[in-house]
Amino acid sequence: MSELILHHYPTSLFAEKARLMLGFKGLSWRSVTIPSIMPKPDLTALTGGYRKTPVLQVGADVYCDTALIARRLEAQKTSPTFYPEGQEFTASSLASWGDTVLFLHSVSLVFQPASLAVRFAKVPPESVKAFVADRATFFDGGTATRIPLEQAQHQWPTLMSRLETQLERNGDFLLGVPSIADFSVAHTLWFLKQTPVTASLVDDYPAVLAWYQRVVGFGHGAASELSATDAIEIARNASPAPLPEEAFTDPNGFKAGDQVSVSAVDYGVNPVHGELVFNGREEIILRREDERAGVVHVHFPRFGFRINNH
Ligand SMILES: N[C@@H](CCC(=O)N[C@@H](CS)C(=O)NCC(=O)O)C(=O)O
Repeated sequence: MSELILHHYPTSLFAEKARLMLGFKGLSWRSVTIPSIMPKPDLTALTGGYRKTPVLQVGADVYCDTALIARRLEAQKTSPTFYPEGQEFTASSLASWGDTVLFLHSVSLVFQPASLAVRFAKVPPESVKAFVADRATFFDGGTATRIPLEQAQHQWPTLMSRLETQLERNGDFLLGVPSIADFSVAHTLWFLKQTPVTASLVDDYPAVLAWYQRVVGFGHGAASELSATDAIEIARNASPAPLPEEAFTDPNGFKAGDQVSVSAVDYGVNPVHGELVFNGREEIILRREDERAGVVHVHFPRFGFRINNH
C-alpha cells in the first residue's frame, strides 16, 4: 500500500492539525516541506493549482483541505475514530466552526503588530516583506473576510468561555470522547500559543489549557523526510485508487466526464482544472494529467468548495 505523504511546513496551523491527526491515529508518514508562500511549483505539479497547506498525497491521489484529509485518514485507520458513533454531525460541525470562526479570530489576533514583531523577530526583512505581500492577496476573490483586530479581541472571551464551559461539563474532550472537533479547535489555539503575546488568550482558561495539552500530547506519529522530487516521482509511478461508489445527483447538474474546475470558496481560491470523475455528498474528484506527476486524482471536500463550468 502507498505511503501517506504530507506536504506542509512547520509554522502552518492547519498542517499542525494534520500532524496531530496522524499522531492520534498512530500512523507513519513521509514529510515533504513546502514553501509558505507562492510560487510552489512542486506542490502545484500534484494539485494542479490548489496552494493551501497542508496537502496529503497517497500515491497518485492528492487530498486537499484538512476536512477531507481527516476522512482519508479515517479510511486508512478507522480506530481510534474522528467521528464517534451518534455524534458524527456534531463532530463535523464543531470542527467546521473551529476551522472557520475560531480560525479567523485567531488570524487577526496573531497578525496584530505586537505579535508579528515577536513571530518574525529572527526572520530576514525581505522574507517578511514577501510573506506579507503573499498574504495580502490570499483572500482575493473569496467569501471570507478578515475580522478587525478590535472585533476579534472583543469576541474572543465569548468563544473561549463557551469552550471552557463545554470542557468543564464534558470531561477530557469536547464531546467527552476524542473527535475531529478537538483537532480543529486545538490547532487554532496552537497558533496563539506560539508567542507570549497571544499565549495568554489560551492560558487564561484552565479547562481549555488542560484539554489543549491533552490534544497536543497525541504527538505527530512517525514521520520521515521525503524530497518533493521523490514525492512527484511516486505519483508518476502510481495509478490513482479505484473511485468510490455512490449514487448521487449533483443539484447543479455536474456529472462525471465534465471538464470543470474546482476551487475553494472562502480564500486561496486558485482553481484546479480537470475532468470530473467523481462527485459525491462529501467529496469531489478531478482527474488531471501533469507533465511531471503524470495522471493524478485530486480530491476536494464538497463543502466549502465549488465546481465551475470551465
Ligand atoms: N480549509 C483549509 C485551510 C488551510 C489553510 O488556510 N492553510 C494556510 C496555512 S495554515 C495556508 O494555506 N496558508 C497559505 C499557504 O500556506 O500558502 C484546510 O482545512 O486545510
